Amino acid sequence: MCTVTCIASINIAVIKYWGKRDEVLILPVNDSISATLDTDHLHAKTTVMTSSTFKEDRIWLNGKEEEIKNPRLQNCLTQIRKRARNSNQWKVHICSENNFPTAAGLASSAAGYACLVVALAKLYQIEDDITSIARSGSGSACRSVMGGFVKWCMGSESNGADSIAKQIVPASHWPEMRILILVVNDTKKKISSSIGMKRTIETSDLMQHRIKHVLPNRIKIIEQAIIEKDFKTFAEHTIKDSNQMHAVCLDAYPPVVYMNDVSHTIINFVHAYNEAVNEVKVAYTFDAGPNATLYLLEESVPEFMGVLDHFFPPGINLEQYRKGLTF
Ligand code: 2P0
Repeated sequence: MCTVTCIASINIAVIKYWGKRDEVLILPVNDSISATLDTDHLHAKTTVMTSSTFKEDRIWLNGKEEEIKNPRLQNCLTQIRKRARNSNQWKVHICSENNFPTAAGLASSAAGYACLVVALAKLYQIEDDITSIARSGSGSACRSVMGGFVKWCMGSESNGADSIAKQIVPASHWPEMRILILVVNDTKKKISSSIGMKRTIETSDLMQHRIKHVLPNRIKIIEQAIIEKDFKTFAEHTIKDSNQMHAVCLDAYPPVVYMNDVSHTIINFVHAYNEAVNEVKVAYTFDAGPNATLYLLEESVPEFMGVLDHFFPPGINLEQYRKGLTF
């Protein structure tokens, strides 16, 4: 019997991965950049075990047995076994738990697949790059294999060998950076990211503009802003990229809508706050759901939290705030 347990955290993209050029290999149409949260908070914890007595591969998610034949899971297992240094052919049992809601647009699959692949790689003693294996489970999972700010390079090879994630800087490079997640709604999202991406790439005219004319430059600018710890530039491009991802979603036919009135109220609130303090102190970003993630520096947290608590008192469901707020 051999057992390995790992923890991996969710990552929050500042340059969004939105659209695949190959749905089977999970190859994106653009580079993306994210920060991986530290492991104290929203994470997946996975234990993998092998034993000569196990008769088949099995998986339990949050205590419930799930289908091991899930193709994405099989992709990961097959690639891990191909690359294994040891000749362990025993069956594997996998137990994974999230300490946050699954599929609520909080990147649960990213943390889950990253954790699974890191744990399996340890079990099978794989030492080379494993981000491409995590990618084949869920695209954004490749970014959760590492901490700090991470770039997923889309790559150009048709087999996806160069579609891998690389760390831009470790978390220690910008220790003042803080992330606040405003949970607007933690129920399962209506349109999965995969379906939303597919519809956008197939039907949105604006998407081509984003890929060809916006992102190449934006990626360079935000990478430099991260290296130079230039919060203003970082925040402006984070906000613009979130808004552009949701704009191309709205340009899909039928439109793909993830944000709700509360999300828009939060957007207005953040812009009003930045204008009131005459500085870009807070950036927002939204994934495939209505929940907001805010990036801000530690020095801004007490004041911003005070104002936030005033307009969105703790303990009250944000969904109740459907009416516009004035600042
Ligand atoms: C991101 N999202 O960059 C973007 C922004 C959601 C919005 O990556 O189909 O669950 O498994 O590759 O990784 C969510 O997409 O999609 C995602 P698949 P995934 O974080």
